[in-house]
Amino acid sequence: MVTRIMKKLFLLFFIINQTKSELNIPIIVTTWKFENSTIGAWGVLKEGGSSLDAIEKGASICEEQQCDGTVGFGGSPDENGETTLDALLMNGKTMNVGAVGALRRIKRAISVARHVLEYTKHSILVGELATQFAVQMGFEEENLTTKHSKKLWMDWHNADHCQPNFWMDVTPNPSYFCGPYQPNQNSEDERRKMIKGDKYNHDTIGMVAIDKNGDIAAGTSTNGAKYKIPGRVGDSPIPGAGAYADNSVGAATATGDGDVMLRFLPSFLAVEEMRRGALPTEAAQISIKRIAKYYPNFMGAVVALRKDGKYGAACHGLGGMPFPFVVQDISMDHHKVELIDCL
Ligand code: SD4
Repeated sequence: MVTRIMKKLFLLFFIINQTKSELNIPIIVTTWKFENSTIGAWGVLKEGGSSLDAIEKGASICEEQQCDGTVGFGGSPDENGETTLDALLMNGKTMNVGAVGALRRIKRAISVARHVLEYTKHSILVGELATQFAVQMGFEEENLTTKHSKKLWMDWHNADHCQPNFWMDVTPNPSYFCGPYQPNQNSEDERRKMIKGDKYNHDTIGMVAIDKNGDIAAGTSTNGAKYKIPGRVGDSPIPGAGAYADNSVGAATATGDGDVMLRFLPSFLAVEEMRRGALPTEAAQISIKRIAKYYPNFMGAVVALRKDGKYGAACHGLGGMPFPFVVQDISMDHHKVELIDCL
């Protein structure tokens, strides 16, 4: 009797492992050419670690290394010259989220997001009060300004007269002058004419991962848009916008013009399209096209990962450049950088 049960258990174990090995998991996919983060995250997955740990590790590396100056401290100063951080972690097994927006004076934004996820019943904490939370959780308070970010801000403020900026329909004319500004009283038509797409250099790290147990996670970390109006929170810490994960389908993450993109919840849409049967590439394309229909000049990309380890991406408005992303899965000896031409 005992041997028969043992045999059955062995068979079951064999079948489960067989099915798993046919899947391309574990896997990590990272936006842009953030190879070091991918290597770090893969190290966690390879050792049997969780997708959440892998993403926290990978995004932390970018935060420390100030990837492209657009993740972590010392980049993208706001109108006051301060760097603030947005980050998100989503657990696709529990559908739990931890995120921080406009986090001040704390370098490790992704780990603060992890603490929101693990130690609170909330999903998003913002600004000065998110800093208070982080300090309570044992994070060190530090100045996020560096020589580089100070120079960026000085040039923007003094030499470039606060150009570009994110204001519209205010006095003095924000296309020529610095603030403070007052609202104008223009008609809806006049206001619409003023909306134009500005190009900013911003590369958020977005990561989607599946671990050996098939648990899926997604996350982001960024210092947001350069010269943003203080208090601005972008798409990156918004669940469904910056990233989304659901164990029963897959995950997605987005990068680009966050103010516009978050209006369409592109990561949520990509996951839902995969749920309806779209391939990952198709799902990412549908998200991108939805935004482009309303904002033909927007710049951005979406990466989608299906629960079986199939992945794809789509992008828009990168000035003729393809969108790079990095992948490592169980079938590869080494991570690879893929390039995708924009729609
Ligand atoms: C933001 N979406 O704050 C971010 C920036 C970004 O690639 O993704 N850049 O708008």
